[in-house]
Amino acid sequence: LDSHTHIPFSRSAIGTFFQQRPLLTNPFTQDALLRAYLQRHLPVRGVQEELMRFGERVVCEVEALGRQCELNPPALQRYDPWGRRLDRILTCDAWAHLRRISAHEGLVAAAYERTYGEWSRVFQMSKMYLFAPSAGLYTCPLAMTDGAAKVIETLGMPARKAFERLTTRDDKRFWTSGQWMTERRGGSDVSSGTETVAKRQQDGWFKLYGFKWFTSATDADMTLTLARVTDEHGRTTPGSRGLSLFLAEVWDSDGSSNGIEVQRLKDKLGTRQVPTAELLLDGMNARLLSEEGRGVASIANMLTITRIYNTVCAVAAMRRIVHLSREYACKRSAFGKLLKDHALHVQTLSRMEVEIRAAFLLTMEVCRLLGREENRSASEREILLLRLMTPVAKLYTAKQAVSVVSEGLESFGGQGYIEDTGLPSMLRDAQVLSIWEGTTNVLSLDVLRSIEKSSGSVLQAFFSDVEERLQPAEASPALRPALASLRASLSALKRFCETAASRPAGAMELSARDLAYSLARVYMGALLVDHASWEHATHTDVYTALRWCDQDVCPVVSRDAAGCFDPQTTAMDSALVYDG
Ligand code: UCC
Ligand code: FAD
Repeated sequence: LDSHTHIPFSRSAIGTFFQQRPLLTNPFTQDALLRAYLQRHLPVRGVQEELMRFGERVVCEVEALGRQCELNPPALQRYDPWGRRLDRILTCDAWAHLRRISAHEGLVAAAYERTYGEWSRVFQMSKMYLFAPSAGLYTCPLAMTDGAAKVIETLGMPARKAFERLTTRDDKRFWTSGQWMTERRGGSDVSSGTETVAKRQQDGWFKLYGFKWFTSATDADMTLTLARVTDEHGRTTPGSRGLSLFLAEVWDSDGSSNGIEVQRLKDKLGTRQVPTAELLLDGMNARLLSEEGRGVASIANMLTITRIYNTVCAVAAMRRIVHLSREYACKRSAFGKLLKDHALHVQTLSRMEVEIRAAFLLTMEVCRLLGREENRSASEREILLLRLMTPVAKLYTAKQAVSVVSEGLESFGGQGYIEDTGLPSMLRDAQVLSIWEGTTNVLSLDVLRSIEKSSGSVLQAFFSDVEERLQPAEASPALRPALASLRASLSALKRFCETAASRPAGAMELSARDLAYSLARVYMGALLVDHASWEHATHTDVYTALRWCDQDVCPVVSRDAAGCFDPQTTAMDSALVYDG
């Protein structure tokens, strides 16, 4: 017997070495940049203490709930035992618990209470950022809830009772909202894709008939949706001008649905915690919220909010994987030393960290602009910047998240691929960030839309803002290379934009993605330099700015020089794609 204890793997023994798992600790105390950002911009008593407390709650309570949601995905109960149609979406207890926590913590309410004035959005989104990576995608219903509240507020409170429920801290009264836009024919091209019709009733309400192809967090209490109002002959107006915005409660007080058949729940790569359903609307009672024909323009306010949530959640996912990766690197040994002592491994983590810091500052800047707009303290330039940078931030951080989370999984070696570590779900959930709320290309075209609609004013706002941000760095010799790189890129970008009008038809469309990436990278560079010029900045802040500016921050200019936006390339691109 004695001899067996010295021989690993013999009989029932399974060896003596067990790798320590990466430990999640308070994400607020772990996040040097978040704390520094708040110290610089929101040095108000109680803010850091509140986030510290909430960070602890995330570790001790929210994390386990989020995991339970992943392991107990929602189900559809279509019939009762006696054959009656039920269409009930069953979610787990943890999902309900996250709803209560969200209400009590004011994760939506904080934005509308405006306790911190123009900084209220930064405060709210800082909380969301701590919550998101643990919260089993409960951020998805919260995003749409916040977006619905924003739409109602912007339209002058046509649905005050709903607004109060969306923004309350009382979990018994708290409502979540859906956002039903996508139909079978189109999720990007909503204007041509929407077949749903709205028939006016005598009492002024409408009955909606149609098929919504993707509806997330369908257990919501209410929804905003688009439909075409029919005239007395049943005719509708095609295109964008025929679309109106409606508000509907999803469930009646007895739990039965409001003229809705749940066809099925989607079988998805990720976001498995969230029910996403296909819905047949067969006479759903709804009220008109917007002016007739102003549906897309009205729901655009919801898109702004949900796109900003997407951005916050993308950065939060990146932050979480690096938080765990760097912790693991202090425990895992290979080739005779800890991973943290392998220079190449640490370089890999540090490149991820640079991406996160740039993304974080961009995200917080967009939240700051939103807060100022809502507090009515934004300048004209800030309003233009909010319009331009919302799609830019969403599209860029979503792509970063997929790449950084993927790299993060690799930093755990084989364990990063093992399902019950909880790590693979992070990659699955990151992958959706560049698809929903507008794909990368559709948002790149939205950037062009914002430029065209403002006759270029959004770009003027961008250029003058970047120039102002770079000025304080003149005094810092250490930042000189970053400054030189950004100034050169900025001039080249300006020249590129000035030539837009004289380019052949189709050229700007071909440049849209690279232009959006350039706007993102230049702005991120300016924000990093700005942060590194702060009097309490550290060497690490300077190093981050320098590393960021090492890359090609303005790919639209290099690609233009290579002739990539010549409309003649389309034929070659097509030949290449369909070769064979
Ligand atoms: O995907 C979804 C997921 C739900 C889950 C929630 C997750 C939240 C994140 C949580 C993170 C964990 S919901 C579905 C999302 N769907 C989309 O994002 C649609 C993507 N497609 C587009 O964005 C297209 O560009 C469309 C639908 C907006 C194009 O529509 P139109 O009608 O062809 O566009 P128009 O004609 O150019 O614009 C119509 C009006 C114009 O206003 P007016 O008439 O005043 O000139 C535009 O300026 O809408 C205005 N508009 C905007 N305004 C269009 N886009 C915007 C905008 N982004 N901001 C302001
Ligand atoms: P398509 O428009 O068919 O896009 C296919 C490809 O074509 C993409 O690469 C796109 O970038 C590209 N493309 C399209 N148009 C252009 C163009 N003009 N120029 C260049 N490239 C272009 N929708 C809701 O309304 N509510 C929800 O709650 C909801 N939840 C979702 C949940 C999940 C998990 C997912 C995956 C989707 C959800 N959606 C929801 C739908 C989502 O918003 C759409 O799938 C998305 O907007 C893309 O639309 P589409 O599927 O029609 O793709």
